[in-house]
Amino acid sequence: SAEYCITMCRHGESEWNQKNLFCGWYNANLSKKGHEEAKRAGKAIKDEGIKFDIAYTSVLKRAQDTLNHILEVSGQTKIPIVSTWRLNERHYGGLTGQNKVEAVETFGEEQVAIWRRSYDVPPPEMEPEHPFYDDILNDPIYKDGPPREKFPKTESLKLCIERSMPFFYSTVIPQLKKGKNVIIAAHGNSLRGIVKSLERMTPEQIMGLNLPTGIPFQYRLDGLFRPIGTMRFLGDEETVTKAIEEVANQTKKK
Ligand code: DG2
Repeated sequence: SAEYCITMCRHGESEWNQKNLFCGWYNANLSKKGHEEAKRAGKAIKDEGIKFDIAYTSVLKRAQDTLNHILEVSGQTKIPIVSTWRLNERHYGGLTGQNKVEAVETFGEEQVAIWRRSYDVPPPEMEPEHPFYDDILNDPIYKDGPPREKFPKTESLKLCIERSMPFFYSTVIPQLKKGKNVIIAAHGNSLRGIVKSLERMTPEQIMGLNLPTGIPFQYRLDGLFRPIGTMRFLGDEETVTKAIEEVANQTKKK
């Protein structure tokens, strides 16, 4: 039966990843390191000789800039790029803009771990008084959705999956079926959602999975779009291992 391959990449480190702030739908820029990571991701793609037919990304610039670096470095800027809010990071609600270590000090390690990694417990809602409420709601990047009355105030991973996977199945999968080579440049949690769905992971299994910034990974998929083997990271093993550990340690005091 048919076999498919899909490549994904979490954006490079953002300025808010660097400051260890909950980011969600805040439109943070890549940090200097993030730009470097994205270029290195492009180099890994180039070295493997991977050519894409179409690219998908979120409406957030950290993901778009990462994709652009990858396509530039690997010499394939002419391919179509589709951007959608459905691939955005999960909305971090009232936590948006808070320091992750300070959140642990305020709410306790257990509560913050639940907000960050539980499957279906969303963080507290973003209230209209929140410093970034208006900026996010009125940003023209959301002119094509979500509609005002459905605009998220917070999202669990489950809620994120409920708006990302319909897009994935209706738009990305048909491209794979046509034999197209696809890359998705997105976010820690929006990609964890796709990984959970592809791998049919339980809520407990996905809790333990953290994706590193700026390191592309690939799945081979069988005819029913089930993974053949585990995800394969592109790049040297040392970089990959170190990056995964860093994400896991974000709420530990240094
Ligand atoms: C991070 C993920 O998302 O945070 O929103 O702070 O991938 O867009 O940098 P990204 C954020 P954690 O769930 O790992 O705390």
